[in-house]
Amino acid sequence: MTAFDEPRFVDGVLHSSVTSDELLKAIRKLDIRDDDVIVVSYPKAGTTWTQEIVSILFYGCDIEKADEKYIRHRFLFLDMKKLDSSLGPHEIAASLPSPRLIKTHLQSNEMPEQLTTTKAKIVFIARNPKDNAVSLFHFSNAIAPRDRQQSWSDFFTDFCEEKVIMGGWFKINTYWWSRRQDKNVLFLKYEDMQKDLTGGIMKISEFFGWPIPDGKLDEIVEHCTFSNMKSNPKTNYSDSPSLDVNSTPFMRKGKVGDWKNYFTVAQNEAFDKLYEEKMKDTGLLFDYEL
Ligand code: PPS
Repeated sequence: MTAFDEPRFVDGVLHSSVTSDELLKAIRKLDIRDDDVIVVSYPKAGTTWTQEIVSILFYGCDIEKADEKYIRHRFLFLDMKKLDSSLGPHEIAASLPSPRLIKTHLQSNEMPEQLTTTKAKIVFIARNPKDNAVSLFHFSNAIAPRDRQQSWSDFFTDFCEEKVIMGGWFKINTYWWSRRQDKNVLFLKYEDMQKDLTGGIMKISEFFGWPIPDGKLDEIVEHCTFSNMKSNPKTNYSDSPSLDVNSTPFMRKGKVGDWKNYFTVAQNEAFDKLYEEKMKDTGLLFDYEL
């Protein structure tokens, strides 16, 4: 069985079969510590990119130190039990020394309740929903068993209806956008990082209060480019047992605008209408091409 056999809906969110209702309840009750460092995102929004930057800064801009561990092991992934572990992520989290690095895609109704009141710093990385959908489409098929592979057209429908794994793009992005002015929340956009990676890294540095020593910034920028992260075994998920990175690379294209190769004209019009309906009151806008 893979983690993505027989997914099912729990409180409106599609979850892998290894994520039991009990586990989700236990995650809700997890104690968050003030010095936790938390990266939150919708899947495929640029999480790994953000994690790489956050962890390098966390380790005092020591790139070698940060990259001692695979990115998969550097942050605790809160959302599901590892297939090879008897412990749930909440149990592992409770046993970790502070400060902890945590990654989650959980929706606001299922993340630890204390994330609503904590002083812990939270970085939310958002990506325009069209590219986010295309990236998730490839990833979902890469991890799904053969009989659950979807066509783009079917995936697009499910994405619009918020019926894909880990739930709705609209829901999680609306929630964290509404918290963007909280002192402990940094809301970043993938497209802004593409336009100005140096600026993105500096924002993260300032947010956490982790200075970048003179001369180090350019080195970090270079290390975190798409091509360097793609060839870096510590960040490209080539160590992941559930992903065949030769057929579908985790670092796939790393572009803004790839959605144009997938969305039909009709799908694009329908999506723009849906976005307007769901997001018109939020003011959250994205770049769809650079
Ligand atoms: S996951 O599984 O949710 O953690 O995936 P996530 O890391 O959020 O998203 C993977 C996509 O991010 C792209 N990526 C990057 N783009 C630009 N620059 C850098 N450095 C970078 N690192 C990762 C990655 O290629 C996936 O996007 P697509 O569009 O599929 O290529």
